[in-house]
Amino acid sequence: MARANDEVEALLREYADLIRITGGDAFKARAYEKAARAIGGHHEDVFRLDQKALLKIPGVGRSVADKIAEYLGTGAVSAVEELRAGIPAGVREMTAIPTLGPKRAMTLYKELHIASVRELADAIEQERLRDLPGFGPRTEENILHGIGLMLSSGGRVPLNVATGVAEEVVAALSEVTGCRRCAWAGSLRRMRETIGDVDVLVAADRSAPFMAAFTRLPYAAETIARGEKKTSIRTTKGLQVDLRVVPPDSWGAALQYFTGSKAHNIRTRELAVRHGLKLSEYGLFDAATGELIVSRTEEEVYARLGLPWIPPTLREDRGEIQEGLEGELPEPVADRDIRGDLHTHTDLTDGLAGLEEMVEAAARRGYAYYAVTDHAPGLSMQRMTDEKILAQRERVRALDRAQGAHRGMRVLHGTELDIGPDGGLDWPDDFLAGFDLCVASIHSHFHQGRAALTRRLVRAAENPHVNIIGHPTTRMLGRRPAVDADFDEVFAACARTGTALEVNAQPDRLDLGDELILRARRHGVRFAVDSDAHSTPHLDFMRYGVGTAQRGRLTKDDVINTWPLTRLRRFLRKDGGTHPCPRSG
Ligand code: DGT
Ligand code: CA
Ligand code: CA
Ligand code: ZN
Repeated sequence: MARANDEVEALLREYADLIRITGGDAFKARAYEKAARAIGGHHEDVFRLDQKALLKIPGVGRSVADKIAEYLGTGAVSAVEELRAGIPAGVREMTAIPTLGPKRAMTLYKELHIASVRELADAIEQERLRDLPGFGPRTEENILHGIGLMLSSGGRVPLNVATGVAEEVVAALSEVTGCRRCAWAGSLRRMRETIGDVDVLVAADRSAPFMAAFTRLPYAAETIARGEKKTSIRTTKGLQVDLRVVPPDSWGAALQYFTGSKAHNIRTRELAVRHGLKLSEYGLFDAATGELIVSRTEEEVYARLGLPWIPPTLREDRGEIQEGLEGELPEPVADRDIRGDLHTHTDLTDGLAGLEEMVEAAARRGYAYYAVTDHAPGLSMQRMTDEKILAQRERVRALDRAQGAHRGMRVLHGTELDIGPDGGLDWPDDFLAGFDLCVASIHSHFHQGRAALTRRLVRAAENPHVNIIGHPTTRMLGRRPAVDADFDEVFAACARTGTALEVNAQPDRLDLGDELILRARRHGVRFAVDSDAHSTPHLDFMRYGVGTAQRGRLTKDDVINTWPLTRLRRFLRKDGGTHPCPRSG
């Protein structure tokens, strides 16, 4: 079938959906759907047919034929464009949820302002749908199932969602009698920024009890495949989880194999071949005799290949094999290296918890220091004023003096500035001088064009009081792309001025992401891994930021919030005490 026909089919189907969503004529919508099907299944390329021939296709009338001609001529259909413009893309995505349908999607948008699949899943979790007429607990369940089906067709989930599921599965299977080892592998262990499916491994002599327990988990909505070695389920939230049970003796080889990445595994297999060995998920074998050499632990497998154990976050075929062979593998920054969090909010702006509550929760994490950085007046909906922030500073100072009550943790007073359209900031320099540190971030005007956005970020970095550029690209995973700026120029400015770049740990941001971290690092920039917490549970997001920093090959020394407070304070003074040293790797 010609591709043109597929395009036209999709367009007409969308038009039919849009008519339904906007409360248009159901008869008309059905007619377009029928035409869409007919065109999709037609054997001749519709772009090569004249109007007379088009009208011979069953279900195709004059208005459909006109739209095909318009599409062929201009690449768009104005009637479709008009309807599209009135509805957020997220709502149109919701209409594709199999069990929901366009009409109810529109109801949810109008009544509860739900405008994306993600928001819908959250609303169901909070049981907000069941009070609407025509919705109930049962409908909520069905819609969740529908979301699952939709996600299964290519959707990836954020790190925290996958981690939550993986932790529950591993905890449950570890309780099953006969469990020798249980862990997650795959992209989640490598901490990729989004996860396709969760891969869980169990080491045990008998697999049946684990497969049974797995398919009976309360959140297992559906068993996709069930076998002796591998079983796959889909959770109520639509995430696929694969369970593989392996003999305890092949644990190391299996964990190495199923952690991936595929590209990394190709390299390790090549290396095995060069040693006259064969590497598979069952172990490392002598290629000639087939004799099993090692497979009990990952360390053994790597050692036999002449490699040190390689941290999973580095297993992406980005040079780690060569470095490992040469004894030059970087030692990535670890969770335990983090001494504090430098970008957090309270209920003075858009946070959920009060200052004392956030500080208390931070102290429980064992931090040596903690910065409170509520929004500045530039984000006008946050209603910040000079008086409010100065009053907060008094409270912060008092908390800091009472550090004994917080396990010796020091509390710093900062703010998150808003980088204006021209690179200007919320407060004049003399006011900014009163803060212990300033984060500066872009929150609007994302489409200014490359030159303007670059200038904006560079200007912010050049301000003598700006210490950290917050979520530098402003991307939202799956929702908003990175702004178009010349990041190499921004990175160079940050290195020159002693301004750190943030690795924002919010799982839907992870900004900078691994690839830009790798680029920024070559400029000799420093980084701050921050939770950007808006509530106490958000403080735990730090781990996703650390994982991302590891993937970007950052070491402890690259990350300012691993430093002792005295060294950090010197950096925050920004008085030229840093000497950027461009790096090659
Ligand atoms: P994902 O699930 O798309 O986020 O990414 P991964 O890396 O978790 O990929 P997945 O779940 O397909 O496979 C898990 C690991 O299994 C993968 O990282 C490497 C290993 N593996 C190696 N070769 C193969 C292969 O041929 N097929 C599959 N399915 N897995 C393989
Ligand atoms: Ca996976
Ligand atoms: Ca998988
Ligand atoms: Zn923030």
